[in-house]
Amino acid sequence: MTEGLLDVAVAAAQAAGEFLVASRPASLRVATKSTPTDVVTQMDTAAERLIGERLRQAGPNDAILGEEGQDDGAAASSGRSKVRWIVDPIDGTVNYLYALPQWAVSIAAEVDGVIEVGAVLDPSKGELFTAVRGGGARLNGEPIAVSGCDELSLALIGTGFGYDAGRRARQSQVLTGVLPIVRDIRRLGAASLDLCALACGRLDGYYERGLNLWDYAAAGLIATEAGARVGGLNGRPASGELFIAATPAVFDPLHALLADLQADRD
Ligand code: LIP
Repeated sequence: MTEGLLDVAVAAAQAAGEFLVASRPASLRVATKSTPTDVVTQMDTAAERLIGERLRQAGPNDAILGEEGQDDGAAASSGRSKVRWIVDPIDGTVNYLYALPQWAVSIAAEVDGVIEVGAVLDPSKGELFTAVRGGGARLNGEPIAVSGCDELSLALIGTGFGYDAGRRARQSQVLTGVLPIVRDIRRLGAASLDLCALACGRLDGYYERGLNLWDYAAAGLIATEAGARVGGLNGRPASGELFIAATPAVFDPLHALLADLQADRD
């Protein structure tokens, strides 16, 4: 079943990726969400609609949770299907708006509440990251794995920031505590691609507070299947409260540092 779900996710992501590149207008219509810098364009909503159509063709009784508003959870709650699709049509929306090549289409399939399949497509680089639970992680079909980094002081760490000014001020305080301890920081602008970078050894760790499920549902599985440890603070699951992912040897020291810095607090 899961291989079939992966095929559906990949096909939908590729269709959306082609649309987002080929049909990108010279000027985008921009609306805002939680703050004036939390943007959504007509391409986000159009891509989510396109993905939803593909997913419903494949599984008419599946539920869909999408960043831009699709949330027919009733299908799943009605028991007609065990599958819920979790969709971010453009992760890295600000990068897409500015034509910066660091955005992705992210699609995960949850079965009975467990993420079983993930696909993250980076159309700018022609890179497709995939994973099936228990089946490893792949980049363009080839197996991938996290780096062998075992020293926090030598770890290249990805992170990101929220849209709310107050949270950003707090996140800058946490960043001040992390920056001198690690090799360096990368703020690339799309959580799904940060986690896929970890999965293939381009980062050694990642943390962020304030993510939504659609940001990390697919890429969290990809990173896990590539050998990363993924979690929240003090044994809690990775979530919007705090998402931590790293090579096995870097996870505990990174976790301890973030706990000391109270990175789960605004
Ligand atoms: C983005 C995340 C990123 C975060 C950005 C933004 P969006 O998601 O992927 O990690 O730092 O602030 O939330 O809004 O582009 O889907």
